Amino acid sequence: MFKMEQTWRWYGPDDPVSLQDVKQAGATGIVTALHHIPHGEIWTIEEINKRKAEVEKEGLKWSVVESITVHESIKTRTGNYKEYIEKYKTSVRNAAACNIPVITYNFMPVNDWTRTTLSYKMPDGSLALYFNWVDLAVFDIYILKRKNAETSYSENIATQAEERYKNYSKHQLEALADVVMAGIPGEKKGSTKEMLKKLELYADIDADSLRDNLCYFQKEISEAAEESGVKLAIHPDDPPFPILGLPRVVSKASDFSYFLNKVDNSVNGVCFCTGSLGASADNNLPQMVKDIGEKIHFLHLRNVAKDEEGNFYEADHLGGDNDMVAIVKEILTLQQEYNKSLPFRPDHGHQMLDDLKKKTNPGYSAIGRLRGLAEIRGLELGLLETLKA
Ligand code: DNO
Ligand code: MN
Repeated sequence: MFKMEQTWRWYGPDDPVSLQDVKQAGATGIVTALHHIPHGEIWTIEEINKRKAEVEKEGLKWSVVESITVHESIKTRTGNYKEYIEKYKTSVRNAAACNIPVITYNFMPVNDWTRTTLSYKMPDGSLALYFNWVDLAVFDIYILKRKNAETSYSENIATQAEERYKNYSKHQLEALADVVMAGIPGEKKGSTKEMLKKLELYADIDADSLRDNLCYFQKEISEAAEESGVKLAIHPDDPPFPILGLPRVVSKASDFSYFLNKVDNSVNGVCFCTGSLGASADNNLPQMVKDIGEKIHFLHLRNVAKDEEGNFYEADHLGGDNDMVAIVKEILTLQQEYNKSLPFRPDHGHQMLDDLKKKTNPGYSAIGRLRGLAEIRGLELGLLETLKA
């Protein structure tokens, strides 16, 4: 029976969670990126091998690259985009030359994942990441002051945002802005002015043109990946719906079938992130696992709990709205069908126990993810028994 490969995201030598900690959590694979290389620039074989040696010295394996970030000019297909695509292809070939089997990336305009609070208190005292529409509207309308922002929210949300804005202290507003603009961990924080400038780049780009830009990019990099022998895994939009007036094209089943058909190359695949996809009630996750099938190259397993307004927090891995039993069962069935093991990582976890006293990367503290990994490992063992029968 094929088991999933247990992996762990590690931010490199500066990560407060060490490789020894990772081993104690029971993971065997590492998911990492060269965060010191500037956005858009080439990952050299030398730099990749240096990181690889650090990982292997601890008896671990570099299983997945997450992420080689995609430059804004590629997403907008403007300026030096051709040059950036060539650089990206070189990084892809170099990662392949170093025998790393999978590369993850995303195609979210401007920001990576977006939340409005990084310390939403759970009833047990642990802290979770949280997304709230009213807070996003407060940021958008009153802090960012984006043109036409008011009209992009329902009247109900806009009214609540006006009220909340009046009640928030200066400190609360600053904290909110920091969280929404945090972008990819490891990147320096931007100002609202910079963010408005970035949003402006998308003024004439609707979902259809962003989709075209994505397929153009995928066609280019898939060829490089296929020749050099590495798989690509696109991470879904998080959250999986448009925010801040930006288009989104990696959010739902029809998005996946579009680009997987259009760029029909076996290396062109998906990082199936249950936490991201599960934040939309429209996504049927076990069905999506079946439909995407062998094009799933990597898994992020975590959970979310939504309310009627579409706000959500990151729940315990086996709690929340995602039916993890059904999802993992589909994944295991898929693995037996295609005779392979997919790498998964517990994605985010709650900040809990001793980690509450520590400075951690949001979502990436040790103990919460250790708990998630252990729970999923147990779930897998149980399900494999039922599949054998
Ligand atoms: C959120 C995280 C993301 C992810 C990148 C992949 O769920 O997993 O930060 O790593 O979007 O490119
Ligand atoms: Mn994810």
